[in-house]
Amino acid sequence: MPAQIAMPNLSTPPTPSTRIVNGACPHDCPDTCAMRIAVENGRVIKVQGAADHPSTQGALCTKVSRYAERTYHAERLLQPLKRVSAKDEPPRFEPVSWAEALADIAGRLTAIAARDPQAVLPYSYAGTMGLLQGEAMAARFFNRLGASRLERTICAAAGGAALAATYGHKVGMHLPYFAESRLIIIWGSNSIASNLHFWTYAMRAKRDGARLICIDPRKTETADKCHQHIALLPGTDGALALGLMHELIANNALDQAYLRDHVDGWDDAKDGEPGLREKALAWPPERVAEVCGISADEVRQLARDYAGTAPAAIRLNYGMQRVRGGGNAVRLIALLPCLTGAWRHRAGGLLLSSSGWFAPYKNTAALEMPELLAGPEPRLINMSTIGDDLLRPASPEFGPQIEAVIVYNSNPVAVAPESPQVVRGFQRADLFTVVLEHFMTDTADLADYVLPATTQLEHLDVHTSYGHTDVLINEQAIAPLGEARPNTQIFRDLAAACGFTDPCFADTDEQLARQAFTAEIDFDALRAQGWQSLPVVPAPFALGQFLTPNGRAQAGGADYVANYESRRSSPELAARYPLAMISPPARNFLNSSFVNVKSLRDIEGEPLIELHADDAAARGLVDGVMVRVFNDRGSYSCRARISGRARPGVVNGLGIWWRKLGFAGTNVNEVTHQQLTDLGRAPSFYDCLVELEALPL
Ligand SMILES: Nc1nc2c(c(=O)[nH]1)N[C@H]1C(S)=C(S)[C@@H](COP(=O)(O)OP(=O)(O)OC[C@H]3O[C@@H](n4cnc5c(=O)[nH]c(N)nc54)[C@H](O)[C@@H]3O)O[C@H]1N2
Ligand SMILES: Nc1nc2c(c(=O)[nH]1)N[C@H]1C(S)=C(S)[C@@H](COP(=O)(O)OP(=O)(O)OC[C@H]3O[C@@H](n4cnc5c(=O)[nH]c(N)nc54)[C@H](O)[C@@H]3O)O[C@H]1N2
Ligand SMILES: [Mo]
Repeated sequence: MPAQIAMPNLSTPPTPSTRIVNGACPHDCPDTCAMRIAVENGRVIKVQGAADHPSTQGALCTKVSRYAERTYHAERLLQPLKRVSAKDEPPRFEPVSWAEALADIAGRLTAIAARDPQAVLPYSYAGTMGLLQGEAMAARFFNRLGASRLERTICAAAGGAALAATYGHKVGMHLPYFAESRLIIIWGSNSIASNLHFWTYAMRAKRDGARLICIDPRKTETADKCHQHIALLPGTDGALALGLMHELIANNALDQAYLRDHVDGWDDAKDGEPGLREKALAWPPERVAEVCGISADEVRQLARDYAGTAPAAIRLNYGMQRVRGGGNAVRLIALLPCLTGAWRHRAGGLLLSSSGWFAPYKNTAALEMPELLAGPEPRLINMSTIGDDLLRPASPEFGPQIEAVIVYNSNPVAVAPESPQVVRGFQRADLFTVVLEHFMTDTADLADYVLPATTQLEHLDVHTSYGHTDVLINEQAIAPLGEARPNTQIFRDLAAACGFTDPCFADTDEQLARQAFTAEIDFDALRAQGWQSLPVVPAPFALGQFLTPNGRAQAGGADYVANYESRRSSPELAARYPLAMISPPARNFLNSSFVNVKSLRDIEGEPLIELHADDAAARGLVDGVMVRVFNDRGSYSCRARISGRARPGVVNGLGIWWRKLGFAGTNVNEVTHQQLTDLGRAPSFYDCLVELEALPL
């Protein structure tokens, strides 16, 4: 943001010429903040958190308080670009008109679709979480075309499937009541970095005497602020949960009435499989300690604290489910409050996601119009195996080779696992790739066409959340910059260029916004306030009433699943690659977004890997040396930081740098793999063995 622009404090009355617009943070984060956007003479001069929105409380994170810097960034894409270099050459593009780009893209897609529309693949995720700029007009377009469907698994599918199997939906505790908890277990979550507005409630509880325990292989900034940190090995959370169950049984700390009335699969064997109680009895603290790389006393004490404190709450986050057994681990942890009856209190229970609470109010079918599909149900392509799938030839099992990919709201070349394969796939000379973007990302570099998209300040949208239960509106604050167009408009234009005359392609963004929710969400009231809270039951499972078909929580089938890659499960691999690597988010980036915002990149510094002093000494590495992090899949160059944040045997490769802004054009996904989780077919980013060596100077 240019220095000459004055920054008013929006809590003081703005100047008469300042307009304040209701916005919503579009990013993939549980907080979904309400923003207040100050506009003067058609230019955004400041973005702030809405003071009246309960969870935002007037505060935005460092990243999003600089949202205007992103919008007015000197490298914003402001006109359509067409590739003029070969895919394996350094990228060169030239500007083209929208008319030319749309006609050419439509011609290519139509020709491919005439052979088999499933050869066209949409690829998108949560670059914006908005319901309109996400899967609304885009879904209509791809439904009408008959394109392959994308399984959107890259983030939360293991935990989502686990919650659905256990509670019936992606639902949990309500955010504000964490302030009343007496014990909060922050499990696989670096809340200060990735869920800041939850942290505010946890701090309130702490001030009132609550105990905070962090369970995370990395000693995060959140762990620093908790009373206790349990640094288990990655992918061993399910074993820890079983050990806690063992202790709850041994100490007679079960809420037998709750179990009897509201839980299936605890005592009862089914189809020859023992109930969960019997499985838990096989996990005494000593066994748990060995598998998890912690002490038996830590297991015993945690069980005593959990059973002995009421109300006890668990803030689980998606970090712990990015391993082979991530789904089962979430199931086991989600059953803990069913065993102790913690759900009886509104400040007890567990929160991983609140998104299921919106389901009755969302009108997804109206936005996406599945009825536009004329032919048979298209095949599913899993976004987490995009590397392999782009390289797969046609076959009876797979179907046609992928001939065209339309990417929006995602940067797969940086974020998808095993990037050497992903790059090879996108480099295919015969692949036609269109990328809708704000910036020239690693993925845009491999496109045939790059289409400039609007940012959140330049378009209308509506939002739900996965951390709270409020619906938000994001009004358009300013006109689109340059020739940028909203995703909705780009898909409208593509539909027209493809000759799709269905009236739904004429719906405006405001019409879409009015279709997005059922009548309970009054659009004009939402507009007036900027947000609207869903009616919620404070202690949703106090009387059972889970969202499963029979209203009972389901414990059947849950068990510990070991990693694909670990010293115990793959000793031969571990002999060559002895270090477990996790790659959690960096505080000042949002996945790969904001890596190109210089002020934020400067705070993060350089791509780095944290490692324990013992592991460094064993390899003769000194702090600050450049290293190669490698395995059979690839090699990632970064700087070694010897740090108390890393436990022995585990290295932390903070994510997710743009490859081209890192060293040697690599990032941490160079070494991750495409094997999927036990539930939900999600990636196992944090289930990854590597070795480190110093790079020659
Ligand atoms: N600043 C910032 N905020 C973000 C994001 C970001 O990139 N930057 N990403 C957003 C996205 S996409 C999401 S999905 C959400 C949630 O994203 P999450 O991935 O849940 O992110 P974190 O809260 O950082 O939690 C990950 C934590 O889990 C730990 N962890 C890794 N492996 C294990 C394990 O096996 N067991 C346990 N117990 N812990 C483990 C990591 O060390 C890390 O501290 O956050 C969102 N918020
Ligand atoms: N190694 C490792 N890899 C990971 C993770 C990890 O923890 N470790 N985390 C995983 C997780 S949790 C996730 S969610 C994925 C995230 O992966 P992605 O969803 O791909 O997220 P981003 O990297 O933020 O990329 C989003 C892109 O969308 C663009 N965008 C934003 N808004 C708009 C818009 O309105 N229109 C258009 N056309 N584009 C827009 C942004 O400019 C950005 O380039 O990454 C995963 N990858
Ligand atoms: Mo995510």
